[in-house]
Amino acid sequence: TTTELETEFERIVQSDQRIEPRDWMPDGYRKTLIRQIAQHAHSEIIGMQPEGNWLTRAPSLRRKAILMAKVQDEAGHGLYLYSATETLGVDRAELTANLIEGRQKYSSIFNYPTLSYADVGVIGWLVDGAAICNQVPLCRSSYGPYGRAMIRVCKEESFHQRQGFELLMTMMSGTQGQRDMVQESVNRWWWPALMMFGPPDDRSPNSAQSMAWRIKRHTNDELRQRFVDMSVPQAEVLGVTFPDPDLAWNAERGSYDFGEPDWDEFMQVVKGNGATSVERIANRRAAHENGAWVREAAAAFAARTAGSEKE
Ligand code: FAQ
Repeated sequence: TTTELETEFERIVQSDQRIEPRDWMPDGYRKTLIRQIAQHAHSEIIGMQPEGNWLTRAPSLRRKAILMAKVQDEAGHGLYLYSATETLGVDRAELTANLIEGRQKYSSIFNYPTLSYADVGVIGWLVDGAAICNQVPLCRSSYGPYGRAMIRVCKEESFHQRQGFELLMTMMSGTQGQRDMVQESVNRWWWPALMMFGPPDDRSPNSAQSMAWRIKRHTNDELRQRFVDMSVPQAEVLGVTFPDPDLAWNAERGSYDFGEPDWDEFMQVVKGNGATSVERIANRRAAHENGAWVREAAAAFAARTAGSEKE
């Protein structure tokens, strides 16, 4: 009976075991997972664009090889996550259509332009840093395919974060012009990076249920705080500052106090009014349309091969 299935589902979740694709799950659980994992996959795919913008202008062969590997990893993460979403009974083609027709979201962070080469380093350091902070707990997510995907994704994100930090360390030990370029980039990315964790807890409609289902393991504000605490000492090592006059060590809490991100800006970006929102989707749509012949050829080849096997 449904009650028995529900009890079994609850038992699995509450004992920190995993729900697998063939297990019974409540409709809301399935819907929430499809929403979150698809959004995550779309973010990886759209997230290739801001850094991809600098591939042809990387300052050395070494930097170009590193950046190319990173952008390819992001494609891999996206495909991996689309596969995890497919285990919930949706079709990948449908997910792509949802993205290019604006029915599903992707992370706010990828709606900002990459204006200088320092942005490549700052995205690695802060954006991948925030991604890791958010994703390490997701390795323990109650849905098996998602949790397992996160383990591999996090390993690669750690490399991404380190390459960003190393790039910035190199620039910070260069000329004054290079140091200024890094600081200017940090000034633009700091607040958007904090927004990646989502709205404040009292305005996060999905958090309570997602935590009860152990899809999410921490609230948005908890992870944002963790990220601030982890980033401040790293900024000190680099020799940059964050553009927040309220940032200060709070000895009582054993954490940094910090200012409020501009949540109106966040809402605007999430609604599709970010500086590069239109461009990002237009590029994704064009790539999809330009790839139609590849899909057709692959399907025709598969059909022919299947036919010849029968003969
Ligand atoms: N942007 O109730 P909540 C990467 C939406 S890292 C846009 O708090 P939830 C790596 C949210 O969907 C980035 N929308 O929602 C990389 C919901 O709308 P809905 C991807 C946002 O799900 C690095 C509404 O606001 N990472 O790609 C954002 O419980 C460098 C209310 O929010 C992930 O997706 C936002 N920032 O918590 C790649 C991680 N925040 O759907 C390339 C997995 C919230 O009801 C280069 N996801 N919204 O219409 C999560 O952990 C969660 O989904 C949160 C949001 C924490 C993002």
